[in-house]
Amino acid sequence: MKKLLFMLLCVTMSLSMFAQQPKYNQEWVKNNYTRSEVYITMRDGVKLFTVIYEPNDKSTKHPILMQRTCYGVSRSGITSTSVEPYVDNKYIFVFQDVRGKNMSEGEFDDIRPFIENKKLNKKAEKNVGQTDEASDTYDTCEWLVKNTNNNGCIGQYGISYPGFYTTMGGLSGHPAMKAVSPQAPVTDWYHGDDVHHNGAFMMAEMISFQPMFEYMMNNNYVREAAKTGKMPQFKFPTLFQNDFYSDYLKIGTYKNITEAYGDSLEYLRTVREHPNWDEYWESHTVTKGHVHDVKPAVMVVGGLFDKEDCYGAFDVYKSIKEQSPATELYLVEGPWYHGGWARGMGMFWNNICIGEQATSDWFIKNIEYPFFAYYLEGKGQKPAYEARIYDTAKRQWNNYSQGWPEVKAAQTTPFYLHADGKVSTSAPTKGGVVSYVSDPANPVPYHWLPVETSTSRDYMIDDQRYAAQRPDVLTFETETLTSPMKLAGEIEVELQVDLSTTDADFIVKVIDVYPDGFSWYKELNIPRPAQGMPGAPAPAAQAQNTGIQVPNYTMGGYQLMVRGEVMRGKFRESFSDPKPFEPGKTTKVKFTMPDVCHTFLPGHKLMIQVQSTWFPLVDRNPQTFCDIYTCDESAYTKSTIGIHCEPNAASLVKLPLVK
Ligand code: PG9
Repeated sequence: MKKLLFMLLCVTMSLSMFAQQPKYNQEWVKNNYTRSEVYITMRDGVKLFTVIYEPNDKSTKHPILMQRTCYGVSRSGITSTSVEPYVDNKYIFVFQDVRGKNMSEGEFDDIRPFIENKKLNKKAEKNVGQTDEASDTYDTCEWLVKNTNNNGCIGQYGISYPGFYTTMGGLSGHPAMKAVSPQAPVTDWYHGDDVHHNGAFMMAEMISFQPMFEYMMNNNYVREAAKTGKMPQFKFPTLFQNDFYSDYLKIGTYKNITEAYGDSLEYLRTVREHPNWDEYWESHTVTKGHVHDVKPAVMVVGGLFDKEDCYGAFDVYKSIKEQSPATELYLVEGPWYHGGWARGMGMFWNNICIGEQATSDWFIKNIEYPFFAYYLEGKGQKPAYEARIYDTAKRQWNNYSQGWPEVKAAQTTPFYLHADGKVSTSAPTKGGVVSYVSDPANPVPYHWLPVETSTSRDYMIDDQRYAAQRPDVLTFETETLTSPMKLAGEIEVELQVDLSTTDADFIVKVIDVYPDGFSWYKELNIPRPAQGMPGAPAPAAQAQNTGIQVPNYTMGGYQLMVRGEVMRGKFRESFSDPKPFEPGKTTKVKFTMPDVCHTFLPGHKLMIQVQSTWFPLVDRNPQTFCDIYTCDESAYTKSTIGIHCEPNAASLVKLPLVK
């Protein structure tokens, strides 16, 4: 059987390798499509720059597939393999710069709030202040329906920030908008997406992103450059000389970073002015009560190992399910990094095999295109299941007709941390506290050193053995499993801690420990290349003309991070009302981590790691209760932290165990 599977695998791989070559090139597009650039006027008079590709075949009416983005559309094209099925079926493609970005007019607002009950006045000037991304989408749809050779059906999709604009497209209310697919949608920048996770600032991500985003995408500069041929020159400070861990450690505080940029980065000012959850964040988070009456069908897509908006995909799905029960709603979660489902992921990602039914090719052809084909062309069937969630260990799809999660939060199973380094479902019967010293001058790296990129997407699946060796990282693990243990839902953490200081962060990781001697050659029954010392890790090589590039890494004992999350301790009672810790007092810290779908297989172990720094992914907590965005280096201090594993003060992780 394994041999047959392997042969099937090779055939699939060689086909998909072949399918990676683009079917349509620029020449073909030029001969079969007409590209136009138009400015579409919104209800308040602001004009949005829009690129349209229309099939030259006018014998039939065509569906429209639209993307709205803050990243620039002037160079958009339709030769990527990810749009092949749509070109095959003569879709009209629309790419639009959102208000305030790149070639469009108007003022930009980051994740612009949704305005309930907008009034439409006949006079444009009366609509000023009455527009949002939903109304801009409505006005764009209205123009497209009247000015293109369309079949009256519009779909919208997009990844990340474009995913946010797609969620807003679902709220446009335009009758032609039949289906939207928000993919890794930016959604909640305070609790779980991009900017903060549970109130902790995701420093490396934001500092690497913001300067580019605020200058290079600024519509005043881009529109000016379109006339003059060059962008205004900006002198960005040279903050990074070596690796990002040592560079950020050298820079030190948030204040130093903002000052290095002359406090010119608007979003860093916004983050500083709103350190706690407040009306600003509430109004800029569309899932807080605004995703009701969603008329189009919605297929939310997310990556279970997405470092940026893993939270947002689950949040949009769960919020629409609750607030808009009549919506035809679907969720697809695969073993992907941010956008990986549309960006050429193959069977392996770094050291991990994600399987042949999770490649980008497979997703576009078997999931995404059939969704739009049904709703925009009336072709095929509705998606057969409300939720399709990939088991990231068994490498197979779970299909849920009743939706996700399989295990509701209320049915999760407590796994207790024990002072002897064990974790089990039995509560501790005797006392025990395990301590570590968290030193902001020597923070736990989020990736082994040197940290070559500000935020490597691979950290989400990287081997955690580098961290396990540190004295300021606690590890707890089960016995070796003798039967499969499937987790399918959200994870909740409850720590009982004591600190010697007045604040700290807590990072918890749920880890799948691979068996000793594990090898992908054995696992996938791939003939091992002859060369290499017997017993040594096989050299990275094309395993005998299968097209499968097996990673060259010692997988025996690999500690795969299935999920990791940070919680800023001062927000343990409330994100809007931070509280200091009382030194020495045992205190509960509770928080949630985005959903997982992972079966811990026999021979594996489940490990929990606990630490208080994750650098430079997360800014360092000074570990004294203060305003982190304005404090200086003197606020940073070591903290001795105790994790209580006692009958009356138990620390545990509530796991969505499928019984
Ligand atoms: N999620 C990405 C991002 C947005 C804003 C800040 C940082 C990252 C993205 O849109 O690609």
